[in-house]
Amino acid sequence: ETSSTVITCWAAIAWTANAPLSIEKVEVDPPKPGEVRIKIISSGLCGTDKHILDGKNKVPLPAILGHEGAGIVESIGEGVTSVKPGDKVLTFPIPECKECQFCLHPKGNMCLKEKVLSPTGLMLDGTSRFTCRGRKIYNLFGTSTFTEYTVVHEIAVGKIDAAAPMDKVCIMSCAVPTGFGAVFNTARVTPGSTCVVFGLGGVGLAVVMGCKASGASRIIGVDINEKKFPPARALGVTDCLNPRNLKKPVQEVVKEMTGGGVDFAFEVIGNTDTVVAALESCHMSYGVCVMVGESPSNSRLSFDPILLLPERSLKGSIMGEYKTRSCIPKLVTDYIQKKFNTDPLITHQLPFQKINEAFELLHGGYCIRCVLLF
Ligand code: CND
Ligand code: ZN
Ligand code: ZN
Repeated sequence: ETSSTVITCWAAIAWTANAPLSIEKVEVDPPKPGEVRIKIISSGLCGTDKHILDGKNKVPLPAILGHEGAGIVESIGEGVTSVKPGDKVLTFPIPECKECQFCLHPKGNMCLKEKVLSPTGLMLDGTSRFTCRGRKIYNLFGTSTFTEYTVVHEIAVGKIDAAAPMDKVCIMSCAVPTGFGAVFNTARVTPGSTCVVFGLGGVGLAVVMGCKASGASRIIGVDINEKKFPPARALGVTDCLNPRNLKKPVQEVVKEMTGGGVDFAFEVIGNTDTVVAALESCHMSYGVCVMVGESPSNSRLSFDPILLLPERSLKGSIMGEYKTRSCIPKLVTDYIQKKFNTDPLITHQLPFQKINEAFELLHGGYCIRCVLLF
């Protein structure tokens, strides 16, 4: 079943930041040993892709972006055993090799073979599988889903239920586990607790759904775009705040509303000042602030260390702390069995060719997740 043919197909190339993506013909090499070539069926657009296009977060360019994809295995490289052609799969920005010292540890989800913290844009052997106009094109975090075909390491591919609706489940490869896991695994939100969520995009609203499912008594939503408030309320936000319409810093208002600060705060925007505001919104002793947003490359956090002294804590959470291949396919099964419904996060669907329009929608306001269909 291994394949040696090059596939020519359409892909969206980010030649530089701060420019529209360009839809071009690319050649996709066959998978090498331990690799899987996937026909992408749907892909979400995540805030991280937007940050990269806006030049806030640096990755090697030119690249094929996209890290929230669902597809069908087209062919496999030598030695691949966990998936076969025809299988439905998700691509994960964090692999799980199940062999390294990090994967074998019961806690955490970082794998020694990860490419997300210092992205090289290349496969583990240091080469690329994409060529456009004779030029090698980088991948994104080893995934690259804004293309009809991609090549991903087997350790970053999760086989999902054959019944999975492929136009919906792509958000299970980033937004949903990132948001749910920040709540269930990192913060461990408790029944009756108070929460604040900074940023009500696709990931932030997945956090909101997790807080509600955990029995939070109050969920305060913070966003500068008030078009996000009605969908946020529908998913469980009890109070909406627009920091631009307040007379005081938003953290002061949150503290007043909750008698000294919330139990759990989540930063799901990706700015250093909102990370500090979220931290300051927490109760001074038992408050837990979880940073989910990706702040700009080379930025620095700055706050008075006395904030942490009375036991308030600040934690990060990536991919919801889920060991990706072991845990996320189970989330998909739970979704298929209707244990939760994340469909409201998908407000728009567009054909892949309209990807630039999809990014405009994400900037505009009413859109939560726009899913590209191939
Ligand atoms: P999306 O762009 O959909 O949402 C961001 C929201 O933040 C929007 O509703 C904005 O209006 C709002 N916002 C922007 N600036 C401010 C501000 N100053 N104050 C209040 N609200 C503001 O993005 P997303 O939901 O897809 O992603 C959110 C963040 O999560 C982003 O930083 C992304 O890079 C990060 C992320 C992290 C992980 C992880 O594993 N930790 C995975 N994927 C994405
Ligand atoms: Zn993401
Ligand atoms: Zn590993």
